[in-house]
Amino acid sequence: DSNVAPKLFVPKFEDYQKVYNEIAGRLEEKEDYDDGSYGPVLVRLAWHASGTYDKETGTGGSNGATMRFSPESDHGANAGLKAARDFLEPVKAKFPWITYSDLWILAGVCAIQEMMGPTIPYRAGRQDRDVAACTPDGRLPDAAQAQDHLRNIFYRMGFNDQEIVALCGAHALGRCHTDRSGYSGPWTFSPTVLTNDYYKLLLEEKWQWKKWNGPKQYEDKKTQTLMMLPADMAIIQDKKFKEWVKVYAADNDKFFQDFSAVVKKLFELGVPFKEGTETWTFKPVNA
Ligand code: CCH
Repeated sequence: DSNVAPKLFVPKFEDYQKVYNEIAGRLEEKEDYDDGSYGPVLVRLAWHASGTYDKETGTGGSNGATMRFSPESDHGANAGLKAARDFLEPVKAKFPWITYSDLWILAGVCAIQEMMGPTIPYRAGRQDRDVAACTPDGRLPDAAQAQDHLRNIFYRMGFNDQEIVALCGAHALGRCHTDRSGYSGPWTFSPTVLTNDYYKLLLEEKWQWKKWNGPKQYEDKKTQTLMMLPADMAIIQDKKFKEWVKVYAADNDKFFQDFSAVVKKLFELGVPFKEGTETWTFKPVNA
């Protein structure tokens, strides 16, 4: 009978694990990108999709994947994230049932786990929204600014000082690109492996202003190959932030525990999950 509705496909944990595995496989395969992995830029995509959240109005956050559209895709902070969105297009084509919103966050979870980071619990249920849901420019942090700005931006999302410092540990991963942010260089010597090195280097190295024509940034005195943004340096210039930098520099397990919790919170800001939505943990492929 042609009037019978087609059986609705309701994806389960196993289906999402397949998407996870597909992303992990592509991360392995495309090892000629940047420092050897799309992992860092996938993490940045998930963070910038989520970090637009405003707790007062309930707008922004990862529900919607509005960075697919101009003007949000053209916001200065999102420069270069097309590389991450394009990386995920073949995955979306292979698993058309997943929303972009769930896919981008799943990719962030996968990238963190595959780069030897902690398990990040995940819930599905984000819905894609149209261009009208794009957030205004200026909701993501400005790297040229310091602690007052960081507090303004992250308190607006609903985070506290400890959570801000834990989130910044993501800068153990990846690098700055002159053709994206204008800044240059990686924060650590192992930008495709998540460790607490970001905090250790902040405390242990001597940092000096880099002498160049680009935006004001720091370089390590010893090798002049690592970098810190003014916003990174703010978390050791501020007494309250610095206490947490010391905690995470001294204890990688503590960092992993807190990082996992705060990244889950970030990735779920403003998402209207249905009651009873299960929390899943994906099995790493290469870790
Ligand atoms: Fe970040 N980040 N980030 N960041 N970020 C940049 C790159 C990465 C700031 C500025 C920059 C977080 C917080 C902040 C990543 C994850 C997180 C760049 C270089 C700038 C500038 C972009 C480029 O040129 O390609 C500022 C300011 C803050 C304030 O706190 C948080 C939170 C996270 C995740 C939890 C990752 C990963 C990268 C590397 C991207 C890549 O392509 O290698």
